[in-house]
Amino acid sequence: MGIVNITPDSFSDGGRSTAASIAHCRTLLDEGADLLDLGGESTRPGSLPVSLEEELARVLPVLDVALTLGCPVSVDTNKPEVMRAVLERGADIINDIQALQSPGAVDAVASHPECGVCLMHMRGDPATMQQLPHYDDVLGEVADFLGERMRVLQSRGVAADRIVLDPGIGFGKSVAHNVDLLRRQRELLALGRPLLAGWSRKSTLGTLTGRGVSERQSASVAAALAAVHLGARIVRVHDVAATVDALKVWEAAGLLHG
Ligand code: HH2
Repeated sequence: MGIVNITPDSFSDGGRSTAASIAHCRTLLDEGADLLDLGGESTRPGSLPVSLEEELARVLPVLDVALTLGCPVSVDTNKPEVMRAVLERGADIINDIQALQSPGAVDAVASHPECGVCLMHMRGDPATMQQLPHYDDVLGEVADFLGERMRVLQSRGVAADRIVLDPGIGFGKSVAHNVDLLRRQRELLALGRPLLAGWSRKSTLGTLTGRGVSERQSASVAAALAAVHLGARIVRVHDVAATVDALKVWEAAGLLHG
């Protein structure tokens, strides 16, 4: 999953215009992305929400072109109004870091007969989530949350086979929590749904390597490989070419579905 941030303030790659974002969609597909994830609101720690109008103005013009490029398109949003607007235009997947907890979000997805949805775990919200997050058992608490959200969606008519689950790396978690979620990631497969993992350029990789955000490509590729090895079916990445190359070698070595 190639990341297309259409924001001025994303933590590693903000600042692209509409035209540059469209060009970026094409580049990521040329590099081997299987699907695109468009986002019009940064969710980095400390980020502030954007208005509905602003988010729509950022996302819709890029979405309209992305939908002509022949790949599934996901939209990263927590606003039900944005969900409805993008689904009407043909978006394939809603990727919600709040796991459809905003009022009206489940209905927006349920009223669409086919779209996929990614439910992500987050503790708190982006403005406050890194203020000393505490868990007794991070894997268990993330699994319980994702299982409960999946039950809510199913009770509202969203079939389980439309759902992908994501532990939410860096969202209300310390470095130790994120590492624990990676090491024990396979345990989340017990929930019975494909896993998506988003490690790309995140600060835990900076802590592990001592690298600044622009120098985390190798660490991001390694994290993506580890996540795939430990059961993830989708990796959400900025550096598509490097990740695809690494996965090709991984596959040749017989490790891809190990
Ligand atoms: N991470 C980010 C945003 N959306 N969605 C899912 N499902 N999983 C993730 O790990 C995830 C996500 C944050 O990364 P990025 O989009 O690069 O940054 P920003 O939020 O600053 O735009």
